[in-house]
This record gives sequence, C-alpha cells and structure tokens, in this order.
Amino acid sequence: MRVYWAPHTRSLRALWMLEEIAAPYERVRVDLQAGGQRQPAFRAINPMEKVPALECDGAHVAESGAIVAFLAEKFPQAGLAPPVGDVLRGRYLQWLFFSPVIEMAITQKFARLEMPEGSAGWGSFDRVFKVLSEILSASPYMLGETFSAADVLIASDLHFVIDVFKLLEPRPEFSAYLERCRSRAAFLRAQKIDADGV
Ligand SMILES: N[C@@H](CCC(=O)N[C@@H](CS)C(=O)NCC(=O)O)C(=O)O
Repeated sequence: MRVYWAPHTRSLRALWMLEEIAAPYERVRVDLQAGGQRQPAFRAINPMEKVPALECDGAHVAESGAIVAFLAEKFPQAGLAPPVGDVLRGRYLQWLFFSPVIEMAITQKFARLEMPEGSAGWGSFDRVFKVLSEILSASPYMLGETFSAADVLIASDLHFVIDVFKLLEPRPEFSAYLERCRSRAAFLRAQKIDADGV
C-alpha cells in the first residue's frame, strides 16, 4: 500500500489508521505548496487534487473517511469495525458518516453562516457538539467501550475544532476522549511522522 500525504493536513487520519492496522505501507509526500496535487500523475489518483489518497493493489481511494472505512474492512483482524451483519455496525456507520456532518458544522461556524437549523443537515454547530458531548460523557468511545475506526475520524475532528481552529472551548469529556485516543501507540507514531514530515 502507498499513501499520498502532506504534513499538518487531513492526511493524519490516513496515517493514524495505517498505523492502527499495522500493515506495511509506503509514504509519498505531495508538496501542496509547489502544486504537486495538481500534477497529472496525482490527478489520476485523486481528481479532487487533495490529500490523503491511498493506493492498494493497484486501486485508488481518496477522501479520508473512505480511506479509514476501507482500511477497517480490508484488515478486519485489527478489530476496528463491527463485522457486516452485526447490528452494532449501523451505529458504527452512523458515526463514520457523522464526520462530514461535523465538518459542515465547523465550516458554518468558521464562515459565520446563518442557516435555519431545520434545513441544515447538521442542525447547528451547538447541536452537533451537544450530541458528541452527551455520548462521550457517557462512554469512553463513540461505540461505547471499544475504540473503532469511527473514533479515528471523530477524534480528528475534535482535535481540529478545539486545538487547531479554537472554535470550541475545551470541555472535560472532550479532553478526556482526546487524551484516550491520542495516547494510542498508533496515533503517537502517526503524529511523529506528521511532525517529521517524512
Ligand atoms: N474531504 C477531503 C478533504 C481533503 C482536503 O481538503 N485536503 C487538503 C489538505 S487538509 C488538501 O489536499 N488541499 C490541497 C488543495 O486543495 O489544493 C478528505 O477528507 O480527504
């Protein structure tokens, strides 16, 4: 497998997941400042001209959420997703798909967009983080007691909204969750790769 990535971007999600499944992979750094994402060779991998992207057995997948979901299924032995047919899989998929919902809420806040809650698919910024707060006050991970690929996405979102963009005040339940997720050996390895840039 090969991951196309750039430091300090959503690539961290793909790196984290790759480190979680602990399968061999190589990294190809895309120089975003130099426009590497717009080169024809990279556009053939991801026509959206964005990182991360993954190559696996000659096939390509982009969108960080899809990469995380794909890896969880390709490597079931990592135990990061309830198997197909398990009723818990419904909730797992719900939280995987909630990540773009969170991103919309963040975008709304960032851009100071006024939207009616009833027609905005994410309701509102406050509603999204109230729901996450309720879940993470009651259980250590999004699916309860067990860390899953959904946490790779949700913890990344919380990291960006609290620590990077500072759009949300830290709250004890979020800080504890981030601490649990970010103390994982796989995350620490991914973080080091991201910081070292290689
Ligand atoms: N929805 C995409 C977003 C990826 C994305 O926006 N990547 C940014 C870095 S965080 C990027 O590659 N930007 C380069 C560009 O658009 O030119 C995902 O989750 O993978």
